[in-house]
Parts: sequence; structure tokens; C-alpha cells
Amino acid sequence: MEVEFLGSFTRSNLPAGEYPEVCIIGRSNVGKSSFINKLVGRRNLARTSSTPGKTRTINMYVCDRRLVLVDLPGFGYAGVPQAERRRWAADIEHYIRSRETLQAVILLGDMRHFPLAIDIDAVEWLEALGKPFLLVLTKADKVKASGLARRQADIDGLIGGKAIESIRFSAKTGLGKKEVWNWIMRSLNA
Ligand SMILES: Nc1nc2c(ncn2[C@@H]2O[C@H](COP(=O)(O)OP(=O)(O)OP(=O)(O)O)[C@@H](O)[C@H]2O)c(=O)[nH]1
Ligand SMILES: [Mg+2]
Repeated sequence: MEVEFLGSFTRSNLPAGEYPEVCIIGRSNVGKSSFINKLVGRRNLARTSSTPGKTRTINMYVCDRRLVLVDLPGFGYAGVPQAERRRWAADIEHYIRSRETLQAVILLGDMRHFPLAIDIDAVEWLEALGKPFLLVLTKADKVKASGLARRQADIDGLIGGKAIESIRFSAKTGLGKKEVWNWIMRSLNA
């Protein structure tokens, strides 16, 4: 896959949308940047860190000159000064609400802990948006195989029995990569 870094933006300098976009949203440190790297098969394209709060701007990656993956700052990390967190939230909200080329949204949740209260807010907000919406349960490699089905059932119950499409993923093993790409391609053609 041919991938090009388009740049880092805030709500005040977003580029004109040239291709359909799919954005990745989720709590700080959940693995958004790692997810993008795994999807495009490039180890260090999006910068990752074991410390939350790594991605601070809206970062765009053009894939095969046909779609753009958008890496967003994380939400919910108390270790970032409040003014900074507000700016990120404003950037995210503005981008998601107003971006005409935004075709689909992927919410990442940590398979071990999803959903925290803030995740439930995100699910409700994103569902109301009316665009194709996928839940990716990441870090699945950290859940013991024997606990996977149980965890999945708990998650399904906790998000209120809503029929939200979800895919288990691991940036470490590549689990779910093919399924995520299939979902992206379907949602772009929808
Ligand atoms: N084991 C495992 N570790 C992961 C996985 N995905 C991400 N990580 C690790 O989790 C940490 C955070 O990953 P990032 O991709 O930087 O997370 P992020 O959501 O972009 O974080 P912010 O930009 O700070 O919001 C890093 O140490 C990653 O190596 C996964 O699927 N499995
Ligand atoms: Mg990041």
C-alpha cells in the first residue's frame, strides 16, 4: 500500500478534503496510532507512545490515493492540562461534525476495559451522527483466549444491547486487520 502523510492540522487549518476520510477516535493510549500503522503496514508512520497524550493534532494519511485515514488526539486523559484537553475536544468535535468528506468513524476501545463511562458517551454521540460507525476492540492480544467470549458478551451487554458492529483487533498480531479493511471499503461504497 502506498501511504503519504498529508500533515498535522487543527480545526483552524484543515486542508480541503480531496478523498473520502475515515477517522479513528478513542481514549488516550487506547492504540489509535498503532491501529493506523498496522492497517497500512508501516511500523512508525503514526507516532505512538506508551505515555498517553502522544497525538495532539489531527493527522492525515492518504492511502493509495483513494482514501484518508485520520488519526485524532485521544480523549479522557487527565494528565494533560485542561486547556489543552479542551482544545483537542474542540478540534475533534469540529472535525467530526463539519467535515463533509468524512465517510465513516471508527471508535477504538481497549478490549480489557471497554466501556468506561466516557466510552459510552462516545458511542451515543457517534451513533447519533448517522455515519457508518464501527467499534474496534483493540489490544485483544492482552485478553486471555479463555476470557475472550466472556469479555465480548460483557461488552455487548454494557453498550445496552445495541446492535453495534464490532471487530476484535490487535496491533501486535494483526488480528482483525482484514475485517477492518473490509468494513472500511464497504462503508466507502455505501
Ligand atoms: N499489546 C498491545 N499493545 C498495543 C496495541 N495497540 C497499541 N498498543 C500499545 O499501547 C500504547 C499506546 O498506543 P498508541 O497507538 O500510541 O495509542 P494512541 O491511542 O494513539 O494514544 P494517544 O495518541 O496518546 O491518544 C503503545 O505502547 C502501544 O505499543 C495492541 O493491539 N496490543
Ligand atoms: Mg496517537
